[in-house]
Amino acid sequence: MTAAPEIGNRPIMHGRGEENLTQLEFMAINSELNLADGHARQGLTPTQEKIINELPALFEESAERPVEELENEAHEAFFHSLGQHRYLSGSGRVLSCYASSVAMEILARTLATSIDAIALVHPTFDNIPDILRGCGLRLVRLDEEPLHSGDLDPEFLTSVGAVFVTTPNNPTGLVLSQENLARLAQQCAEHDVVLCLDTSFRGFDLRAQYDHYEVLTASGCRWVVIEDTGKLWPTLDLKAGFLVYSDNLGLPVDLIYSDILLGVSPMILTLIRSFAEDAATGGFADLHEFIARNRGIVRDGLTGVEGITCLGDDIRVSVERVRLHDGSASEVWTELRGKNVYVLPCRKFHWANPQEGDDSFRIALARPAEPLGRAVRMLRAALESRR
Ligand code: EGV
Repeated sequence: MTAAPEIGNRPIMHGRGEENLTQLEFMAINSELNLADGHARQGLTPTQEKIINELPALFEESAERPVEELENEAHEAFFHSLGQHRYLSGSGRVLSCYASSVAMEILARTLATSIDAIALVHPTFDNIPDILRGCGLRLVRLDEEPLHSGDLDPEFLTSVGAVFVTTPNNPTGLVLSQENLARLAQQCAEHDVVLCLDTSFRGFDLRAQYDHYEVLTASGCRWVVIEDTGKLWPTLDLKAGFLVYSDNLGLPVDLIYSDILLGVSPMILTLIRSFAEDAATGGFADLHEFIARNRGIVRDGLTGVEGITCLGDDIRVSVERVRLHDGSASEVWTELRGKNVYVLPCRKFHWANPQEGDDSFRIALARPAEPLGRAVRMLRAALESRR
């Protein structure tokens, strides 16, 4: 009998014929030149380091104070840092989860109790379609172009029970403007479609830091938003996802949440409160500058290489996409992997038609500048040697 193939010490299920993005990210986890996953792996800033130096005090506070108070403070501080002032803290409609993927699983199960089909933005990170499909939902492709250019086709909307949009999107960085969100929410209200957003990357982009809940509530639509602290701060994956929902949702989301979780650790909530307070008082400004500088390292490092394009104008999220005009992104990925440099091929982001992602890969920018620069020089050498 042959053993199951493995990545490190994790077996991989080849049932679907190809690894998912997270399995590809896991292959990179021990490499110093890991530009694969979108988690925050840069160094702590001086003010973040101060928080970490106070961990014993945070632990003690977390052990002593009522969970409800700590949770409300964490929600309030985090939403405030995002420009989300109608934060709903204390409303009971903010559910804390160990990760946004856990929130996603709870949302998918919740939707599956009453709807069959969901429109999903294309492309987007593949664990979103995989979780939705895993809960039995039928996916309908929603391209970014119609999404950002005006009203959706009413016939399209009547064919689904929910719409799911990642904004800013991963990997494209496109942001749903306040005007377009208002329009989409209005249409969802008219057709009684549940509007679901994943805003995990909005901490990176001021253009996504308007009051989403205000806009959604004003439309009267039924809505759910997944928020996430996981991409923003280098807290070694101590993080939370928040599942926020409208008072008219009318679905058993609380019950399904309770099937999976009692709650998250108050220690993590207290840590999030502290990092969010730091973010609101200059931390996010530092983060935006840091990511912009790292984007510069990638773009400058690849300037003049023929046959490639860095994708996206004025993109602010912590990932960059590079398109290879000859479509050889997967080959370059394999070649780099041989040198222990890891990027992420984009095929699987294009969940409805992976071929459309064949020509590009994604580079994670939430990394210390030095190894990032070194990896980009190796990437440049690999690209130039192919010509
Ligand atoms: C990104 C990893 C999960 C995900 C990374 C991600 N996969 N949770 N199954 O957190 O962009 O690299 O979203």
